[in-house]
Amino acid sequence: MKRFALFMFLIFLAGCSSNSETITTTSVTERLASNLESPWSIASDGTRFFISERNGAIVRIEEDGQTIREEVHLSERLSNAAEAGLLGFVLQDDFNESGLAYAYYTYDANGSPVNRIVTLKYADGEWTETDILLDGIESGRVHHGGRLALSPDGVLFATIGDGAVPENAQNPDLLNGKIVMLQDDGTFSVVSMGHRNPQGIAWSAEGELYSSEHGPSANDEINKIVQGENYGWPVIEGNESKEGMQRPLLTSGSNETWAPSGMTFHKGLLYVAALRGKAILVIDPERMEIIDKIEGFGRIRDVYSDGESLFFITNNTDGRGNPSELDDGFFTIQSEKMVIIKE
Ligand SMILES: [Ca+2]
Repeated sequence: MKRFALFMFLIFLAGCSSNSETITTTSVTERLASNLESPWSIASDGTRFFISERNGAIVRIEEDGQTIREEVHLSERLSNAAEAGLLGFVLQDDFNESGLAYAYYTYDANGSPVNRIVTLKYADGEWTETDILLDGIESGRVHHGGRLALSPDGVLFATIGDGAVPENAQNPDLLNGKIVMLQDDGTFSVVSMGHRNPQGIAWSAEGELYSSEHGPSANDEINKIVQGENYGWPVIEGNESKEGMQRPLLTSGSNETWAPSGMTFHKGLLYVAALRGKAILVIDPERMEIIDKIEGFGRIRDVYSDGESLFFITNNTDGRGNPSELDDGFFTIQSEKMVIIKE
């Protein structure tokens, strides 16, 4: 059942054109689903939502609010390592005809976690692995990366963590600590290197690519990703600089931790899910400043925009949060922008 208007809050946007007018956005948050288990990624076919869960299920949420947990048949058992499991999940552009999706998951080989990217076929309410697109990315105790996203022209991108071996992010022969993209010939090419544990990726309306990543201790980053560039880890972090390496557009600094995960552009602003930060960071991309935080839901794992509304999932049930009876939840936020003219 849908629960309406659980939370209302006001966002006051700065930078108004005159002192006598205030642009006010009133937002209403509505709960669309409850009792998700360590949800990781939000996908939609335009009418239904599909949410991946780390323990290897996909939850389908119908327009009428009906929630169905669906089986996923993978060719390997999921790893039990921390942060591992069924992670990134995105529907292919032609999903409504093909029933095909991409997934990123972690399994164990010889006792160690390994990441792979596969295609899943959807039929009769179940998902079955059909092809392995990328395999053998040895990971570590933590830092598996795992976000998948389609670029505006439909190309698959993936974020891969350093597997808790920092120097691997600088090793051009390994895919650890890289952002990669699927090419026409079926192989993956490296887009950028020097990432620690990137878990968010999004394109602006102008087609610029942004990514979020977890810093070592604070120093979380939002980067603008340019093909072929090196984003520094572990040589530099936060606002440190070195020739030939890119500094982040925005960092949490050395005293604050966001633990950023999924991200999306929505109505010109950049929204970033924050785990430890227990918020959705609302960032003005022109000034690269946090202009608001949406809080009160605990840890946030992913955000999604359909162009009209913003959607998000919490992440309070994976052992690192304080889950309520209804956690984890799937929510939508509707915004109404008003201009208030003061006398
Ligand atoms: Ca960096």
